[in-house]
Amino acid sequence: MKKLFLLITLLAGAVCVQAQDSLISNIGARKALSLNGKWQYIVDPYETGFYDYRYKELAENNGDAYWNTDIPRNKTEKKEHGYNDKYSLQVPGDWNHQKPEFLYYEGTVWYKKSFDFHAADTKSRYYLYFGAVNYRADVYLNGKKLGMHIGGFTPFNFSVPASLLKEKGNFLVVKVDNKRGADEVPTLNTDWWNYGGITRDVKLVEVPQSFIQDYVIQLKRAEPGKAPLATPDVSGWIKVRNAKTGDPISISIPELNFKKQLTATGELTELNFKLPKLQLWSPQTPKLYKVMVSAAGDEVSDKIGFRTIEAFGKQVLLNGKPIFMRGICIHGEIPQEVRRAVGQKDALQLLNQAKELGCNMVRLAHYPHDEAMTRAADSLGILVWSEIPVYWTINFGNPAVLAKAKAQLQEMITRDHNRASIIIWSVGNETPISQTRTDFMHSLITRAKEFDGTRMVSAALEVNYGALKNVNVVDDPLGEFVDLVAFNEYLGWYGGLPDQCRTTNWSTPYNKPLFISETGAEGKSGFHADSLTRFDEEFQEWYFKEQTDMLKRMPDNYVGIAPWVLNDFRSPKRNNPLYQEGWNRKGMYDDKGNKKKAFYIMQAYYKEMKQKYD
Ligand code: GCB
Repeated sequence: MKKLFLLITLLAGAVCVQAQDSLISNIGARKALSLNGKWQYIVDPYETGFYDYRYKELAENNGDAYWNTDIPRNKTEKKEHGYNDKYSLQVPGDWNHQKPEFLYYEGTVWYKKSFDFHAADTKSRYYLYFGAVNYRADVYLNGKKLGMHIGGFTPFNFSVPASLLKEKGNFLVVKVDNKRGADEVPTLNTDWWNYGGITRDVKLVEVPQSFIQDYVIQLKRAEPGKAPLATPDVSGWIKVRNAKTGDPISISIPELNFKKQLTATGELTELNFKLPKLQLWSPQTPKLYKVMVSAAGDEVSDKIGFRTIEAFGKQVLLNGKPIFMRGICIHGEIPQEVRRAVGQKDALQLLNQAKELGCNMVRLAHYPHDEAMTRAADSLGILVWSEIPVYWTINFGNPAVLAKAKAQLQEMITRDHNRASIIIWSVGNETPISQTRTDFMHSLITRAKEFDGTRMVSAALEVNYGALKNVNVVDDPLGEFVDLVAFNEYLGWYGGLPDQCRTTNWSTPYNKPLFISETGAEGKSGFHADSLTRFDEEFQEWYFKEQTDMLKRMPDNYVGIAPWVLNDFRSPKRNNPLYQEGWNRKGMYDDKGNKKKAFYIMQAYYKEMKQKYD
């Protein structure tokens, strides 16, 4: 815990260097002015609003800069930019689905919102909060730059000086740039659509001068390798901005008649206490308790589930008992409307589809999804694997790339470290083996464990095919550092046919639980031929029949599977003009929400597994 304290304190400083204030968690509990809705925009592929004609960044007060007012002071003044209702986009939401001309757009768009603001309390502090902006956001308020953030799927907030806010006509501008880059996270190449824009909520948050910025209130788990604790304590910490040693802090859980008084030890205060008899959170009983934290006149309320999760020997133990994960991978996309998923309705649509398949677990690929998703998983009792977009060929040798990945990891964990549903932090997907890669990934794993000692850490690994006769081995050196050895395999889709499964076995040299984090084949909904015909539903169905038969021969450390993927999803890499047309067709459901034949194979398998394990 001491190490974690030091880390959080150091990082708070480091984050400031990137000009962004450390994250406020549980943002939904905060008093805020929503800035969602209609925003005006300017498309700026040449970044004319940012650079002068010599390609130098414009000075903050330069009237040509698009963060400055577009209204000429008099009739002689020339303005070559302007915001107008004719050009407006909905926030939150990707730009691609909102206008046909944005479908393939990758570049800069300036967003502008005007708003009035009446401070309730002149002593408050203000923050501008963004749920996510893909990929880079430069934020300006009334002509002043508040900060810059990179990373398309994690939240961030900038402190807003009260003196900058006006009662009428605040002029908020965000330069959003979703150009892909070799030294970015993710990098140039991904198998998903690069939806751009302000994709999640925006709000102006008001907090007292001293306020509860973040907290961890979770059940403690056993030391790695030790048997699970019979009656785990609650442990964690509370971070109160501007708190002084000796300030009172209290935590209460009304339903349990529980109240704990603490004394602040500076901004960070450690906590460790016993709770009266609890109903533990699990997929069968997703019990959430109302938890109130108060300090320095500030109070926040959250809904928290209490459970333990750990890898122990060859098993994964939830509340001390072995579980089998009946999973499915999900992209954060609503295929019916060809857009990024955002908000509770979308979350419920996706998670209920997973439930219908018989899942008790989802892998949220390949980036942190909207907070509505992990909140809904908490309520529905669905276990979650949450991942950062360290995908394929990241530039592992570049320390700046590692810093970007770490920042996203920190934001992902900070936003969700009180969600009972999340049991696995994943630091990446299918990264090619080399010493440089292993050092990079190891460093992320170490960081994830420092930040959160209560969950498993993993990554989707690749397989050493044909390492032994008829045995594929998961021996990626990262296996040594993860808690759960997870691998993606496409036996019968990439290379060979599904009947290969009949003679294939799997193993790993690591004495750890083994999880299949992906397997899948394409099938175009409504295309029927025979099982040997690529892209028809029968091929995909056959693939899953062979796979599920093979699963009966998995080694005894096999703890679950998450096939690829819940829904067909958009990908610019999928260009078969008959069957794909820009869609990856590996969904159990098609892009209209219809079930394919393969769906029923997995559903039957999950019924069997549920009977066996639940
Ligand atoms: C994978 C990737 C996933 C792809 C999938 C596919 O291994 O992890 O992002 O979409 O394969 O369909 O090829």
